[in-house]
Amino acid sequence: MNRLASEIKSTALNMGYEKCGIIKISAMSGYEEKLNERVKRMPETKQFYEKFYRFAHLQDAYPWAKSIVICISEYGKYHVPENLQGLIGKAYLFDSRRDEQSKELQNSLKFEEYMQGMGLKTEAERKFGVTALRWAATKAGLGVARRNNFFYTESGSWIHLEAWLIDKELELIEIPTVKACSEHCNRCVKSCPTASLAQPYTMNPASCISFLTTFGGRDLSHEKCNGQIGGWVYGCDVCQDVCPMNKNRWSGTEEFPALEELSEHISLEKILRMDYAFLEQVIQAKFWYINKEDVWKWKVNAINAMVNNYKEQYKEYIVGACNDSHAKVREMAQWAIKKMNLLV
Ligand code: B12
Ligand code: SF4
Ligand code: SF4
Repeated sequence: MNRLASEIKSTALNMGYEKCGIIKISAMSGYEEKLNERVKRMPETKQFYEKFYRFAHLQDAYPWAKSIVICISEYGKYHVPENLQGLIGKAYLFDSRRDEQSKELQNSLKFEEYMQGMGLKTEAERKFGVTALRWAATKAGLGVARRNNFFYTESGSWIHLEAWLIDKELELIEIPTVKACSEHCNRCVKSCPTASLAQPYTMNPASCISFLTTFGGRDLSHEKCNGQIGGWVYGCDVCQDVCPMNKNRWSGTEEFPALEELSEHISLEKILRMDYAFLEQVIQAKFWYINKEDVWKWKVNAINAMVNNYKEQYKEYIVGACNDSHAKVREMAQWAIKKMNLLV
């Protein structure tokens, strides 16, 4: 094993990463095939996945890049506030990508500084990844990609992946020790509420709840699977929660910075009465997939979740939302009143 490669790995592990591997840039070419397969199985995803081909052709944008360092950190160690369970996807509760208070972002910056200190040129894209992270982690042998598409290590799928391009040809590949999915298991596919995960290793982003509650779903009252979104307001964890390979993989023993305090401000009712300044300044800073101009979407998502799991106590909130300052929220509240027959 190259000495620099093993030093990079041991530094990453000492900084708190669960895993670290290094692959040559050429190992990303197989990702193109996976994209082609996805589009072939689901032609409607062609436009969505067009921009991802650049992940397989990194040298077009980074001619100097030779290898990829891929690191994994576990977030299943964090405690999930009970009232946010089933409302907000867990990856977003413990999202360290832009959160300066998080240990993980601090470690990531320190690790990058260390690599640069070793004379390496580096490039990272902390928000959405500089390359296809699951493919890179698969090629580095850090774990396995399962039928729900998620990448698993010994910590289950409750992990965050990160990568850096570097300008030196290095390689450090492990042999994964986690078991494959059992032959007849199909639980993730069967459980997907919107059938976005239509077959193993296949999903349609446009009908995934995670997309519909964040980047997409801007006309939720007309969205054909709005009923299947259930109680989710931001993200979705169903195909991971049901997986037997995630059983007992959430320890939840540590507190994530500032989450407990924030969680006290969040419930379906509180979202509907939430001040727009609070949504823009506090909620948007943490859950940044919905941008500032679109924070009305939180209220629309909350109304949809109320309709899907209706309780009498929601009526006054839905009726109150008919006077919201945003037309999209008023429209959604009217839709809910009609749908639930909440005549006033
Ligand atoms: C685009 C994207 C999305 C989109 C579309 C999702 C998608 N699956 O394409 C949306 C916005 C919907 C989304 C949502 C979420 N995302 Co996202 N997303 C990404 C992103 C940026 C690219 C994914 C991509 O390349 N898709 C294209 C497909 C073709 O590639 P793939 O997903 O990697 O699929 C692989 C496997 O299917 C495997 N494969 C395919 N066929 C076969 C066959 C066999 C036999 C084998 C062995 C393997 C195999 O190879 C593929 C290529 O690597 C990555 C970050 C990154 N840069 O990689 C995060 C990422 C995948 N997302 C992540 C997370 C956590 C989520 C959410 C759970 C958040 C939430 N709680 O709501 C949801 C889950 C939705 C879902 N079911 O996927 C994590 C997943 C971590 C993990 N353990 O795998 C990632 C890796 C981000 C990160 N930094 O950690 N996401
Ligand atoms: S995240 Fe939810 S909606 Fe998306 S594929 Fe998984 S179960 Fe289906
Ligand atoms: S639910 Fe079953 S098939 Fe799906 S990823 Fe988990 S073990 Fe594999």
